[in-house]
Order: sequence, then C-alpha cells, then structure tokens
Amino acid sequence: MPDRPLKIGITCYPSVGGSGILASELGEELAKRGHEIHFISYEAPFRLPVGPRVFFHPVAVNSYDLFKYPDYTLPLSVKMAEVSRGHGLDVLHVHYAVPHATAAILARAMLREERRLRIITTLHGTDTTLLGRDPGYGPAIRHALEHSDAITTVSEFMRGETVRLLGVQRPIEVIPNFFEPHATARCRDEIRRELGLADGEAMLLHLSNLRPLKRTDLLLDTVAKLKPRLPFRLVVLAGADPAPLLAAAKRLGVADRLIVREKVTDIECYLAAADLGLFTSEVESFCLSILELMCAGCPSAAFAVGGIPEVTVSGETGLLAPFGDTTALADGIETLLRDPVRRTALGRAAQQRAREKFSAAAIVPRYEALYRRVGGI
Ligand code: GMT
Repeated sequence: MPDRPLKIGITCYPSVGGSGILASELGEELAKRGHEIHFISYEAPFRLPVGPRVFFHPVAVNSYDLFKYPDYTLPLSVKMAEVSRGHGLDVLHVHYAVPHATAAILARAMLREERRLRIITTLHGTDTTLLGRDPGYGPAIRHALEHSDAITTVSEFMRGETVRLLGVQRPIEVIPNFFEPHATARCRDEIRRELGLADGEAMLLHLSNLRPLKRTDLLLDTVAKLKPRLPFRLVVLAGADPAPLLAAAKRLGVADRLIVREKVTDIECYLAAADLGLFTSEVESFCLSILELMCAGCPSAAFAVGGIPEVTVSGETGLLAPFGDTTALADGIETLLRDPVRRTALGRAAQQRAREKFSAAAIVPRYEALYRRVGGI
C-alpha cells in the first residue's frame, strides 16, 4: 500500500531571511509531492508557494495597554493548537527555535490527549549561535529542544554549536538546506543592461539582510582592496535599509563600484547575471545565498566560517579565505576575475555539487522520512 499523504504544519519567520525562504520552499516541494501544508505565522511567508494543498493561517497579534511589548508566543501557540485540532496535523515543523519551538510545546500541552502533536524543530543559525548564549533565552531554547520529538540542524557546524552552547544531549539530525531554482523570466543580458553594466564588466553579487554579523565593513574593505583597473561592480540585493552601507561606501571611496537594489523578488535573474558571489559574514550556519548562486552555476568568494565549508569547497566550487583576511579574499577574487575559464569551471562544479547534495530531490525525502518516523506513520 502506498504511503498516505501527510498533513504538515510549518511555522517560520515570514520576512526576508534564509530560514523563512527554506521553510517556504520546503512547503512548496512537500505540496508538490501530495502532502497538505499549513503555514502558521503572523504574515504570509515572503515566498509563500501558491497552489493546491497549501494553506496559510494568520496569527493575530493584538496590543494591550498593559503590555509594554506585544506578545506573539501565546497567540501563536493557540493558533498552532487550533490548526492541529481542526486539520488533524500529523506533524508541526518549526523553523528557527525562538519563539516557534516554545509555542509548539505549549500548543501540544493545550491539546493534551486529544491529539498527540509531533513537533520537529529545525535550528537555522542565530537561534543557537546568538540566542543560545543569552541567559534570558538559553534555558527556554534548551527546554523546547528537549521536548521536541526531533531536532534537525542545517549543518554539522550547527549541530556542534547546539551541543556546545546548549548542552543538548538528544540526537540531532543534520539535514542540509536545499534550493530549487525557479525558471528565470528575464535573461542575464537583460538584467546586466538594467543594472548598467558595461560589456566585459564583471558582476560581483552579495545578497543579505545586512545585519551586523554579515560584516559589510569587510565586504567594502575587500572591494576597496581590488585593483582600481579591474572592471567590476558589486551588486547588493539588500533585505534591509541600505543607507548605512551606501554611506560607508562613500567614506571609503568605493561608492561608484556599488549598485544596490531593494525588495527584489525575482532573484533567479540576478543569480543568472552574476559572475561571482561575495560574502564576508563572521558566522553562517550554512549560507543559503552561496547555494542559490551555486545552483545558477556561479561560484562565491567567502570567509571559511561556520557551515560555509560544508556548502562550498575552496578551490573546487568556490574560494574561501580565513576569516577577516580581506587581502587574501581580494587576491583570490582578482585571480578569478582575470581568468573567466577557471571561473566557469568552478561554477560548473558548484552547480554539479548543488544538484547532487543540495537539491529538493536529495533533501526533501529526508524530511518526509523524518515526519513518518516521528509520527509512526
Ligand atoms: O539565524 C539567523 O540569523 C537567521 C536565519 C534566517 O532566517 O535568515 O539565518 C540562518 O538560516 C539560513 C537558512 O538555514 C542559513 O543559510 C544562514 O546561514 C543562517 N544565518 C546565520 O547563521 C547567521
């Protein structure tokens, strides 16, 4: 008898951010495979899939005069319990522990014996590396992880940090992120024209929410160290206010090298137009953006921090330098910009690695197997 389709609740942050993007893509792929997906969040996720078997349940957050800070955890837990009861969820998969895992544990307690809701928590990054160190959050995160039915992390690095920082003793399964590029509506040349790139001008691409740990100071420092004669521009797809970045670029005298775009949704077009990704984060549990570029056949230059070396292999599919060494990063970039044949070879190998290790076909069945195992289905 074939396996029956599952009813899966997914909670994530709906804003621009790797964990929300991954959760949305996962929902889309699971729905394509016949499962019923219920997103539960305060807003529809940024890349909410449309199509049959995908539902969105908004969480209303009211403000009350007595509260200085509005509370999200309680209404989220009530909605989780309501959706689980109303739709008979088999599992609730929460992405990013705070406050999603805690709300899920509370929802399960509210359901009591009516329905044993299975909870899977996927740790994505700063839920462990930043909040896990915070004495105001650490014990609550540990509690939620200890009471989840399964814990996954997106890299071996994250698994190690979760054990080290939170002392979690239970098994943690590493299920890496995946990316499945959508068909590109606009072609490489069209985007390059729209950006005003000259023929032969290389396009470096950086995509992020520009938070402090992305270390845009080092990003600009790297750009400033590239030889002035090199024809290149750095395109930044900003997921947050780019004003501080633009001001810093002006101070460093590299503003003319920078092109910034905000609120870009058709990122595949930009991925296809790029010649090299550039990332200078001080920590990344995975770095989904590097994978997105790999899928488009584009290598990236980055610091070898966190889970990045698990995603791209220096000298084979990209270029990695020790953290903070902007001179080494700039030297490596210069070599690659001067050698398009080598750059193309790295890009091809990157695409191949992405297909083999980080495609929906490679990763989604691992989540399906986990849901069935945890739910005894
Ligand atoms: O942990 C965060 O900082 C937020 C999170 C997000 O929602 O963007 O980012 C993390 O999750 C991504 C998807 O798994 C990873 O690709 C990012 O590397 C990771 N960010 C950090 O670890 C800083």
